[in-house]
Amino acid sequence: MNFFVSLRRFSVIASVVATGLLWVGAGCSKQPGAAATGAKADAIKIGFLVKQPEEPWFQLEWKFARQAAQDLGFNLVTIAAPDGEKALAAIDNLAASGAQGLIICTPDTNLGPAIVSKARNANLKLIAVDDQFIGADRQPMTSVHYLGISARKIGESVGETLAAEMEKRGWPAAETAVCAMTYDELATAKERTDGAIDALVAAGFPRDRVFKAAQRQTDIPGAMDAANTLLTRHPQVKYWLVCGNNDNAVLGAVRALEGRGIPAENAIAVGINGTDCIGELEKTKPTSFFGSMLLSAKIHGYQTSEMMYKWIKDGIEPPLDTRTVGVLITRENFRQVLKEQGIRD
Ligand code: FCA
Repeated sequence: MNFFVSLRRFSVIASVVATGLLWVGAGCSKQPGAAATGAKADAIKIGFLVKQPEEPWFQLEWKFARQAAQDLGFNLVTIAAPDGEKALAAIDNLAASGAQGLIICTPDTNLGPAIVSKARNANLKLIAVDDQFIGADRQPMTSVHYLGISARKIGESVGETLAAEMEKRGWPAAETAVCAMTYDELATAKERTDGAIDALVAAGFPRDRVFKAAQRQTDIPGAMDAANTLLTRHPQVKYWLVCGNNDNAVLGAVRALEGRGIPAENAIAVGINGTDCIGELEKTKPTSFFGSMLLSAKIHGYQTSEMMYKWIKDGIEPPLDTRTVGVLITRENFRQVLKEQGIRD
């Protein structure tokens, strides 16, 4: 395996799954936001639901899931569900269409218990991808199979990258501040930004110069709004370090900095995903977007699908908890790394 090797694997216990899966009717799978990649009509059917289909990250997860469907010969139903209501309705439809498995990045992690109960009633095997379910006790539902990133560690790498680049440029801490784009409602997002901030502080950056901009929406306009509010409050800061949940969070802040006339060379922004910032890195004139921690959309899309397929077909239960790592891409290396990862030709 390459450098995206999964880090932690818990419970590698393979259990024999009950055979004779219940087929809840053989209805048609056409539903709003759903698309099927076809194998034979009687093949295994797996749904892959994502919360933000407009994000390149999720489009790539689907692309790799489709590849798995083709390689292994199962039917894949891709489902776009930007809110809880759509997600729950889509699960009902998927189950009614005779699917046996669901891979899901839920639009709301608090729906965990409702999703688990629906899946159980319909005999749908379940893997949560990217965003781990939260139970009624507010804790992560560790009994649900999950594949996600090592969020804290990847966040720490963001912080270390920012600290190193700041040092390289010789910026005094007294003239520099951190703009941390936060979305604490989502555990993986909070771990990422907490990790970045803690690594900056560990590298000697003063904690009282770390400012948080809480996003209401996890897209570029949502991040831009939050960053604008923060920048208005701190007009005296000369240099900015930017971290956030993902590329879009950081890109929103970069656009806000530009809007306020901060020169590109006076800010260093590091994202996470590496898939949603390609256009930014390709711009001939560099912006303050310095780089991103590239995650493995292939593992999140292909491997989850393969795990699900083998679980349904052969009763091989996947590990309960699989974590993936990230690797820094910058303007210097992104073309090469994206090519190696099968993201760009
Ligand atoms: C979350 C984020 C995505 C991506 C994924 C791995 O779902 O919203 O952008 O980073 O985790």
